[in-house]
Amino acid sequence: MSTGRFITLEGGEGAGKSTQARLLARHLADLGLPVLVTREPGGSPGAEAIRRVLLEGQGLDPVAEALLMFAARRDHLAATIRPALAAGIWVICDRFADSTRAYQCFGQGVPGEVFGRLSDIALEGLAPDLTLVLDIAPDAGMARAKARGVAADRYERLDAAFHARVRAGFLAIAAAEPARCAVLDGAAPPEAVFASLRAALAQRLGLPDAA
Ligand code: T5A
Repeated sequence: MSTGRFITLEGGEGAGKSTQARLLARHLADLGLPVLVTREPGGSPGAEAIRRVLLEGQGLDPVAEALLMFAARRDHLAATIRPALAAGIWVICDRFADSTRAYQCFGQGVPGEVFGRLSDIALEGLAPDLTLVLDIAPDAGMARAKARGVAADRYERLDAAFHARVRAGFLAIAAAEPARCAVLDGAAPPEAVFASLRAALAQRLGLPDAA
């Protein structure tokens, strides 16, 4: 049995990652592929417990926050992602390590060297086969997130300059790793975003554009 492929969705608040993760899961299932959709921080019982500390708690020292993100990620990999990939399942993950780089490093000033060391420990070389970065102006993404009527989490309450740094961070990551990352226009209607996502999938992973 071949191992599954690992696809991550990244972007700022309200960029449409969860919406596209659902559409992508259906598309892969229509192609006859086994699929698992998961998310970060979270995706395993231990990581979901850490998520509550991160999203509901008080602000933390930024490096402490990065450590917790990677602690959650390590557990998520061990309990959920690696077993699924080994079983030949395609894993779609709503946020992964690029979010730590964008939010904690670009957004909150954690040094890239710290990120590198934590990545080495937690990921042991595992990287997504494809990362889809949904790019949208932070105010447009925030407006979408607010329109859902759910109370804002700790990150959504941070100021516009923080969210601008996060957006620039995702674009810088994608520019530095063009073979892994595709940037999609997240401001387009959902069907148009999904068409560009399918095109990236076809181009990068050789999947048919339609089932
Ligand atoms: N974080 C996370 C870090 O700081 N470091 C890390 O390492 C990690 C992993 C997670 C928070 O943690 C931070 C980042 C985050 O702040 P979360 O609750 O998981 O928080 O929230 P998000 O991942 O930000 O998810 P959101 O639900 O806010 O945004 P999505 O998933 O990008 O957007 P989605 O699909 O839920 O859509 C939002 C709304 O917009 C509509 C949807 O219907 C929905 O109502 N929509 C569109 N409307 C118009 N056009 C489109 N193309 C649309 N797509 C979706």
